[in-house]
Amino acid sequence: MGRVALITGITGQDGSYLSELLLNKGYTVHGIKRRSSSFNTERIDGLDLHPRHPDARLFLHYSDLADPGSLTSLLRDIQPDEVYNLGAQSHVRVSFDIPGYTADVTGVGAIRMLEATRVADVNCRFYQASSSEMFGSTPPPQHEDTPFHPRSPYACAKVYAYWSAVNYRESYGMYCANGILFNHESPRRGENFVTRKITRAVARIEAGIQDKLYLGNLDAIRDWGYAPEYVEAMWLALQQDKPNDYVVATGEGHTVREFVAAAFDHVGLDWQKYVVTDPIYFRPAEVDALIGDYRKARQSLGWAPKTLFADLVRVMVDADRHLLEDERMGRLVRVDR
Ligand code: NAP
Ligand code: G4F
Repeated sequence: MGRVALITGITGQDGSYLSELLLNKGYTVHGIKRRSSSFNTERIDGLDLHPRHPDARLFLHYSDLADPGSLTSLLRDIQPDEVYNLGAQSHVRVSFDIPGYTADVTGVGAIRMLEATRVADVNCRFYQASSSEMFGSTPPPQHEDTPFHPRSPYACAKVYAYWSAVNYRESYGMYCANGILFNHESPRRGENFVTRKITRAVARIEAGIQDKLYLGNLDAIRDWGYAPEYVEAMWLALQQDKPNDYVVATGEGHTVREFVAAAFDHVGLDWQKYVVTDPIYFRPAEVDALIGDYRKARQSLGWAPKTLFADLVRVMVDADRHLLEDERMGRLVRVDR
């Protein structure tokens, strides 16, 4: 029998890459999707067969991190070997607008999943999607023992979720691992995160259908890696003899300005002619610099990043150029499931 995984946040960037990874390893994958009035499964539409198809190994279930009853029922029914809690209101700027909701879904949602796993008496390993945002204003390089100083409702919620996973490990002996992942990006990144906002705009400006790109703080430093490589670290974190917590990063820091310049430069344009600073995108409190020290992940998991800054920018700009071309030619098809 192959192994069984349950993923919350399966419709997000990481959930889609993790599903592909696990399916390729022979897992049966179950995912939680939220009820939405519009399509929200676009990133995984290529992966699932009809649930009655004899070869189907990816199954989607309606549930929500705000709904503990459905989480417990699903865990009882599915009996997964591995649970990946990736679901979250994951946008830092938006968390200042909806702090209570972010605390509930991103923070309390994690303990709902942990408690549902415990009361359903499922013998499984649990991955919690923790974040470098937890380090907040503590200066880089940041590693597993660096003190947290969260700077947003999102980061506060992630600190709560992180400690909840540690607490369930210590209290109940559950196999709970935190991946403290630094920013990771891809052509599937949500369009209102800064990298994708930039690469989408570069493609549109090059094509002559957008004039300006409005951005906030260009001085922030982030450690940007490539999402498909980061989901491998998630899986590796659950394959160790003992549960532990790991920083996953590239170890390189770049400013938002450097990302902008590299993206425009890739298509032969001067960014300064197009980028306008708009304070609407400033945050009440900013995280100035995140640069991860991933030595523990390298030593314990044998994980290291392969795609670094210049290649990441190139991959994302080129993907958005192709996507724009497909959109303009009407080549994109949405599937109703
Ligand atoms: P993402 O693209 O924003 O995906 C978030 C996922 O959570 C989506 O599937 C979303 O569903 C789901 N979700 C939102 N609210 C939910 C709720 N109430 N109940 C159940 N599911 C809900 O995020 P990502 O970039 O893949 O990141 C995955 C996880 O890693 C998140 O927890 C994020 O906070 C964390 N993280 C990300 C990074 C990064 O750089 N990407 C770094 C560190 C940590 P819909 O599709 O319906 O919205
Ligand atoms: O792309 P961002 O919105 O990502 P942020 O805030 O670093 O959070 C992401 O990474 C975290 C890991 O460290 C995750 F936990 C979290 O879920 C999310 O995936 O912003 C990056 C930087 C910030 O300093 C922001 O102020 O870019 C700056 N920025 C400048 N202009 C902008 C913009 N960010 C956004 N989203 N939009 C702008 O127009």
